Amino acid sequence: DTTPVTRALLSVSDKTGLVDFARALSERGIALVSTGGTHKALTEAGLPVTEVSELTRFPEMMDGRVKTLHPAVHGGLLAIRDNPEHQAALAAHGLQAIDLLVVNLYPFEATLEAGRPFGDCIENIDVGGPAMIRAAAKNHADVAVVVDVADYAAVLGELQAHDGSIGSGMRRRLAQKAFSRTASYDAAISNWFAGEIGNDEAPTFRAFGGTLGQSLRYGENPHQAAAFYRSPGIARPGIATARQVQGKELSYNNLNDTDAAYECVAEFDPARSAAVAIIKHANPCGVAEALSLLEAYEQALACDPTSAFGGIVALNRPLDAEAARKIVEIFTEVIIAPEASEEAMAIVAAKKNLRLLLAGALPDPRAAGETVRTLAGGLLVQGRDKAVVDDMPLRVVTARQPSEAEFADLRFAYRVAKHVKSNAIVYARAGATVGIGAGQMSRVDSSRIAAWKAAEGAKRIGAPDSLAKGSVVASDAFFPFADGLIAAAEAGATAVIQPGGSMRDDEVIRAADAAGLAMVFTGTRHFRH
Ligand code: 93A
Repeated sequence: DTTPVTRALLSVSDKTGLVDFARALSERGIALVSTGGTHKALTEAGLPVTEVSELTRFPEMMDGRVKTLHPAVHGGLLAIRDNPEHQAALAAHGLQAIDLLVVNLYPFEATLEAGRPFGDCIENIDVGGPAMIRAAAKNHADVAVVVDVADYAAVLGELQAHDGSIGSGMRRRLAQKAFSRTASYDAAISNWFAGEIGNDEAPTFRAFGGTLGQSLRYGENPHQAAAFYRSPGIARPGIATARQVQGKELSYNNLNDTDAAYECVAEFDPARSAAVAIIKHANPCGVAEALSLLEAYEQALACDPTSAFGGIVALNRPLDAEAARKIVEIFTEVIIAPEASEEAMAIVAAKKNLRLLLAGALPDPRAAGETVRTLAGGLLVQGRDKAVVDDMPLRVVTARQPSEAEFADLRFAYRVAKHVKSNAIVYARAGATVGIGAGQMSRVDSSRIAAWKAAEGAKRIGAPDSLAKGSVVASDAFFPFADGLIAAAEAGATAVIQPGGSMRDDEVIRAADAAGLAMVFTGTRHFRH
């Protein structure tokens, strides 16, 4: 099943490889038709080419907004070859069939990335191009459509192999790719526009067609295929905008964990403190803020050095030499930071496999966005958790007020708890986590695990008391019963932060008062599953 190619329409913004490709088509005896700029490029190269305005008998008009939107083009693309009525219609109106369409679109995404003003983005919304691509892809039984410069060589190879024809296998593959291209193009426009009009409340108005960022060797497990897609039209700083400076290829799990690490550390304003988050399996195993990155790293590591082995380290300030020297002492999979000093990069370079990612900027914890997860046959979409403890109306519900130091640690612990999978319990002291309980089905179990980690931490450094003693504790959701809270008090915590809102809040508050704890309600829950 092959279609001989006798006429090709070329209309491309990106003229890379155009002349060589068109010349090879022309040498095969294929008639060339093209739009203004493409026509100019081909004529200048000395190729015989008809201008599309000759086909349409209309000039290109309105600054090129209308050039191919005409039945002479769309009839030529959509006519079914073995349908006598379609063929009669072509003949009756003096139209000619087009067998090969070569289009790449106005560079909307590049215009956006270049930070051009609104009007420029609007002008770069291609209308005629997607219309033609869609028509040709719909009629792939007869027409081949090329939307990617990277496919020119394969198309020429096919024409060579099939004596001037393109087989149905390739036509179908090209059609699928064409639909994917128009989908991601429209997603970029829609996502950009959502941002322009400040639409952060209706994730349903966002589009999820992605552009391939990286093919991955495998997914969570080696038997799962995987790829990393960028959301078109969204330029939020983070893992998707990071540059890999060195190290092994990133895996699916690396990307997932690095994203979690960087989003977590971005909760800490670099103007206020140096912060470090160490992540394993998408959960923090140590987070700390301090005066220097080195100090923050040492404290984050001290929380759970066993788990930190082979972890991901995220920093909220440019990686400096003293922190780099310390981080490379143990096996680390990835370091991500906004920037790195030359000296720090040289230190990291000694560890060939260690991946270093520089993201340029930190994610904005308050920025709108969305999270997506798949269900069997569907997607669950929700707005990003952009709630920040600093913006919450904190309410002390106990007889005792937290001291200033406790208050600082409560805020710290709540920031971290936002990035721990539920049920999340975080013990913190002096700007560092000392015990984290993550992902348990019961809140008491998370409390027990966190307290146990704090006790282990004490043993490691030979301290007489658990590190939970004199700490504060954060819970990502309310304590449904007093038991979790009592467990925290027994472990040695002196202050508690939690959303509140349980039917048994009174009972929990009474237990807190009885234990002499100070407790703060945030009113905002931080579930993360
Ligand atoms: O402004 S448009 O949406 N109106 C059209 O009718 C049209 N037809 C093709 N843009 C249109 N195109 C686009 O022009 C193509 O998708 C391609 O990106 C570009 C090629 O223009 P030129 O050949 O003049 O450089």
